[in-house]
Amino acid sequence: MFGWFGKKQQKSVPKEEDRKGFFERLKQGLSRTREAISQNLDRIVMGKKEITPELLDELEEVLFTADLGVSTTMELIQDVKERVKRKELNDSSKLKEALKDLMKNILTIERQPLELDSKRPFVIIIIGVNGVGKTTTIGKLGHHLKSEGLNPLFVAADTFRAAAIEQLEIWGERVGIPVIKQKPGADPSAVVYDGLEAAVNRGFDVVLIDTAGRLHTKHNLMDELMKIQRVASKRLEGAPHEVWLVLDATTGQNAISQAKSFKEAMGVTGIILTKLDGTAKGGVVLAIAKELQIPILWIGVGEKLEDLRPFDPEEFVEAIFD
Ligand SMILES: Nc1nc2c(ncn2[C@@H]2O[C@H](COP(=O)(O)OP(=O)(O)OP(=O)(O)O)[C@@H](O)[C@H]2O)c(=O)[nH]1
Ligand SMILES: [Mg+2]
Repeated sequence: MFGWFGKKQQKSVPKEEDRKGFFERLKQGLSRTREAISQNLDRIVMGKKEITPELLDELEEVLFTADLGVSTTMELIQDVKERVKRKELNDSSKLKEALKDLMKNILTIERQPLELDSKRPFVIIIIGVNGVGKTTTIGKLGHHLKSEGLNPLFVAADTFRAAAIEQLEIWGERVGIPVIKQKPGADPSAVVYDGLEAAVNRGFDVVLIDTAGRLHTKHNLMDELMKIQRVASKRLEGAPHEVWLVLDATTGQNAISQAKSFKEAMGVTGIILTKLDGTAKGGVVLAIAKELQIPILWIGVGEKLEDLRPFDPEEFVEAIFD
């Protein structure tokens, strides 16, 4: 369950059968990552009882190939070695459980509940490079928010790419959420100002701001995002309350360098990792958590409305090893 509110006000709790259905979909979405990690692990331990240095070398390769990145792979291997040395881990059949345990630790990053109740309208700006899935994710988030009984508003601050505004409007119609927009080419921060004005005056709970895909290496574009941030806080103190960075899992380690640049410029508060369904590089989730120490909030495992899921470390690790 995603923590939109403080603990006491948490609204819906999913039914057991919904939870099971979600888990099956997550597993299906992550099937290529599961093949890359879990099935390869089974293959290398088959017929070997002892955890030998050779086996650990093979394990290192499996993890590295699944895009865990050098430092995360090294940390995991080091932890496994220490457990072997302390004789806590001596049988290769227990390797999987040990890895699951270590991975859950890496993925668990503490974060504060969002407390939507006390900050209204709650403003979230969605950023990321071209084509990672920002607009699609906003559509799905809007759908999720409505199903939680909230009243969201979309703001079309991507005035740069042709047809970007229409794309958000189509999502708005589909999920029944109004869109604040101006003409293509308008100043994005002016659109955001209008959006916040409308949200305050018309009593919306949550504002989701769509921004242009931009190359993180282009400083003028990064400047534009920072200007949006400044203008938002002028209209509404404390806004934006959250800055969520969308990363495309299929880009593997590239996602990490993108995240580092955005983190420096914008102070990213959460990560949304999309397209985990199409890739064997799902291990990048671990690299992101370890190297950036920014919580992963949502994962996209398909193109349907329900395919954006709150990220749960326990569930994620079980899904790639199940
Ligand atoms: N398979 C899959 N496709 C996704 C997912 N999320 C987004 N997509 C697809 O990715 C493509 C790009 O999505 P957009 O939402 O337009 O990306 P964007 O970041 O807004 O792109 P720009 O506005 O051009 O920067 C679309 O075809 C989406 O359907 C996901 O979780 N899984
Ligand atoms: Mg877009």
